[in-house]
This record gives sequence, structure tokens and C-alpha cells, in this order.
Amino acid sequence: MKIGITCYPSVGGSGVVATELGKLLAERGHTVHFITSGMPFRLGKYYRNIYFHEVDVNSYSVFQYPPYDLTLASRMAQVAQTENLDVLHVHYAVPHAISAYLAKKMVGDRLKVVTTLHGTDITVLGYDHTLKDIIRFGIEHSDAVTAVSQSLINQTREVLQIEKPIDLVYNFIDKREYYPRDMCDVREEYAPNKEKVFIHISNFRSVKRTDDVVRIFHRIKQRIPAKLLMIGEGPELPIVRELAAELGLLEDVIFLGKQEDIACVLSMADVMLLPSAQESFGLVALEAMACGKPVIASDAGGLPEVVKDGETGFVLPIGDVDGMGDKAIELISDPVMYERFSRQAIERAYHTFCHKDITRQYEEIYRRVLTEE
Ligand code: GMT
Repeated sequence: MKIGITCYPSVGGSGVVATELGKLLAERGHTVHFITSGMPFRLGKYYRNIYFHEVDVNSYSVFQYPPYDLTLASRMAQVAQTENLDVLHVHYAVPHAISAYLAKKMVGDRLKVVTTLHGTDITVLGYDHTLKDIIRFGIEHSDAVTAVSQSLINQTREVLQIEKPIDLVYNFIDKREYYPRDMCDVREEYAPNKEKVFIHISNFRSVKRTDDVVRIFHRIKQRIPAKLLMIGEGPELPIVRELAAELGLLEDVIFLGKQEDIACVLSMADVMLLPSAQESFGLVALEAMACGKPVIASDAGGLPEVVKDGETGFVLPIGDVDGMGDKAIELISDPVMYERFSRQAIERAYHTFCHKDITRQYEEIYRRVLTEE
């Protein structure tokens, strides 16, 4: 098949999923055309069967705002025509599903549109009355819609009153990249006295509740020698640093900024902390599990579908900092339980979220829309 993919190309779970899916589809012999405003960050080298078409948004002085959605629609239509695309797979309903709808109107109904919902398009924008109707329109006019968790499907139905079928297609992990690595030497630099190592990875937006991460760690630290690795950057970072200082934790909380090689960084740690207020899936929890790291998570959105409570980590109510700290201590202090959770985390990641199975699910959806009248 000839497949166009549009996503936000900057760092973020949806961009990662869209790019990795494109690479897997290309490996399986499909031709993949990325139509994005910049080179997706995981696509920086040559891949057979993959092409990149930049959406170059001009900001003419007549426009108060650059018209990204229209430029994208026009570029989608051009690429669909010149490359004879079968399917446009767009990640995020706004504005990508709307741009795809326009492109389809320009080139004809032969072009099929598949929209994947990743979260904030529903959990944040879906509540915005200026956007709600157009999000619903984009979803209803897609040939197929998928969402990354059952929780997101339920929320989409509830918030937008949508009856159209939505396929559940979980995010996936490629076990050729995500597996436990030997990082003992580097780990020793951060934890020279055999401290237990906790890790948090996010874009430090307020929904990630990064202050809770520090408070959970503070509770852990009162009972056991421990270090916390904080990976990523974002608006909450200065606040989190201040909180760590206030709680006397600056020696033990290590800020490593943005990191590319997540599997290596995860392999330095013992347990991931992910107490988010919203998380339609929680790709980073899956990445941690694939590297054998149990996750202490909140029960936000799709997180309980990823992290099995009492098997691959613990799931507690959003904001239950003490509960999360106590569970982390219980887990890390019991080597038999820890080994079992670690093994089960890898098994679950590879079995339920296997990259090959999920790629096939998307292929089946593409075939279905291409044969439907
Ligand atoms: O979580 C973010 O801040 C980034 C956002 C994105 O656009 O990449 O992540 C969303 O999509 C990911 C991939 O499907 C999910 O793993 C994240 O849970 C989801 N984020 C939220 O729902 C807040």
C-alpha cells in the first residue's frame, strides 16, 4: 500500500508512535510518505520505502496567523495525487483529520482517511466549545478512527457524543530496541553507594504532576537510600527544581534533561514513577516495562490498561503521593516481588503491545477502508 502519515514531528509520544509505525510499515514493504511540518525526530537517517514531504507554512503579512491546516491540506492533496496514495493516516484529530478531509475532497473519495486519537485532542480540546464541533466533524468524516486505549474511546464517546465505531489499537513497543541493557557503570556514577534508582520521564507539563514525583521520592528517601533521575524538559521544570531544593533533595534528584536513548536511560533505574493527572496511554510506562522496570502509576486514563496493578507495577488514585511512595518502598524492599514484577513487565510489554501485532492491526484497518464502499 501507499500510505501518507501526518503527525506532530517534535518530541512526544504521538510523534514517536507515528514515526515508528511508518518505519515498521516500510519494513513490511509498504511505501510510506511522511507529510509533516518538520522531519519527525526519529527519522533522521535513510530508510528504504520512506519519503518525507515538508509542510512549509508561510507567514504572509496578510495573515495574522500562519495557515498550517490549509497548507497541510494542500500538501496532503499534492502528495496523494503525485504519489497515488491509498491511505492518509493522521495522528490527532485537530487539525490533522480536518486537513485530511479537505485533501480528500480535493483529490476524490478514492483516498481513505484513518485518524488516530492520542489524547489531548479529546481530553483537553474536546471540552473547548470553540473546537468541539470541528473535532467531532473530523472524527465522523474519517473512514476509520482508532484510539490508543479503551479509556480514550469511552471519553471520546462521552465528551463528543460520537457513535461511530472506534477501533482500539494500543501503542506498541519494538523489542529490538527496548530491552534491558547493561548500564551498571553509568548507574554507579549516579548511585555510587548502591542506592535504589527511581526514574521519571516526561515533557514536564502540569498534567504530568512532576511535583508529585518529587514528593513521592521524598517519602521513599525517608525510608531507603535512593536517587531519582528526572528526564525531559518543560514548563514545570523550574518549579520541580525549587521543590527538590525546598525538600533538601538536590543531591539526590538528578536532572538529565532531554535524552534520545531512552532504553539505555531506563536501564540505569529500578522503578519508574508516573503519577500523571491525564494519560490516554502512557507510552513511557510501556517503554519502562519493556526494559524490565515496574511502574508506580496513577489511575489516569489508559494507564491501568498498560500497567497491571499488582503484576507489573502498582496503580493508585491520582494525587495519592503517600500511597505511591509506600508501594514503591514495598516493591523495592522485596527482591523476590521485584524480580517477579520485572519479569512480568517484560512479558506483558512484548506480548500485549508487540510491534508486529499492532502493525498488522493497522494494516487490516487500511485494507478494510480500501475495500469498503
Ligand atoms: O503526553 C504528552 O504530553 C504528549 C502526548 C503526545 O501528543 O504525544 O501524548 C499523548 O499521546 C501518547 C501516545 O499515544 C500517549 O502515550 C500519552 O498518554 C498521551 N498524553 C496524554 O494523554 C496527556
